[in-house]
Amino acid sequence: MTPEDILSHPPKSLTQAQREAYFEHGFLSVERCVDDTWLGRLREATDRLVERSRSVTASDAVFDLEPGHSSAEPRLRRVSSICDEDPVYWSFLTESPIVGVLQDVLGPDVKFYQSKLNFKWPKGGAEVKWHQDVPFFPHTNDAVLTLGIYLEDVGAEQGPLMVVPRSHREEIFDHYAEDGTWTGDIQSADMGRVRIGEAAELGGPAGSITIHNYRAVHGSRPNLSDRGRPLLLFVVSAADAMPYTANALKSRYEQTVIAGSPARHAHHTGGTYLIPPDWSGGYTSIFALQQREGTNKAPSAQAGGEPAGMS
Ligand SMILES: O=C(O)CCC(=O)C(=O)O
Repeated sequence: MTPEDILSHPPKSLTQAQREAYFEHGFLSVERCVDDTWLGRLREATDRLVERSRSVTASDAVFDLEPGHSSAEPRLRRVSSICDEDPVYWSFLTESPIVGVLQDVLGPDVKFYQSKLNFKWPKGGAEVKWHQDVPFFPHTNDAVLTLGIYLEDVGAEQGPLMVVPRSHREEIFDHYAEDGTWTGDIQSADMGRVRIGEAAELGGPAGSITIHNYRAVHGSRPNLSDRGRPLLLFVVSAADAMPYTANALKSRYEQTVIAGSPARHAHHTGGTYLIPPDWSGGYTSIFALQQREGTNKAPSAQAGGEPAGMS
């Protein structure tokens, strides 16, 4: 779907001005978009995950632990594929009014790609360095976005999501270092071309949502405050946007249609995208990759070697 195709459908939940702002700037935030009933259910599901993490002693495919995590004092960086871990997240994505919001920015036919929960624990929750999502999971067209939901109030000191306006229409940066290692962030030599000074801070009260296009440059500061910053993240796309590399966060719901109908045709837009590492062998998390915990090589450097993310 092109932005023009999507905007030709009447709005369901957002105003036409909000939809146009999303396409113009590459992101949108809406305060208090999720009602208290859904927010309560999502918080309870999240508390269940934190409880489960007490018995986890090393990061695995689901729980990405911060240094210092313990049974007595859990400290999580991320839980991956949350829709597979608790049914409440999937119900929220497919049965709550959020479906209309997604249709307003993706068109009537919407499908699922990934889900995760980035915690940013108080007093030290790690930064997310500047990056784009498209290098991690290129698709045949750009109707791919991440929906974020803040489970708690988030102010500037908690490390809110930040997005560079209009960057979704500009360059796609290399997320590999010169030696072919996947770093998951924009290389320092290229940062001079990123308009960080213009980045919008998308904080807000609990229940606020953020939406950013997968080409938009985004990141967030560490959380040095004494309040957590749990942010649910769902990657979704128009039904006619097809991924062509392995999904780093495997899910039984991958490519499941959550609104409308499956596509009969794949829509392709032009362009040349670098191929990410082959995630089919495993993945850790963006935090682990950006903190250079382990190595991931470009496909050519990987041939015959270890699978990405496992070294
Ligand atoms: O948690 C954040 O602040 C950013 C999340 C993000 O960009 C990601 O996980 O790819």
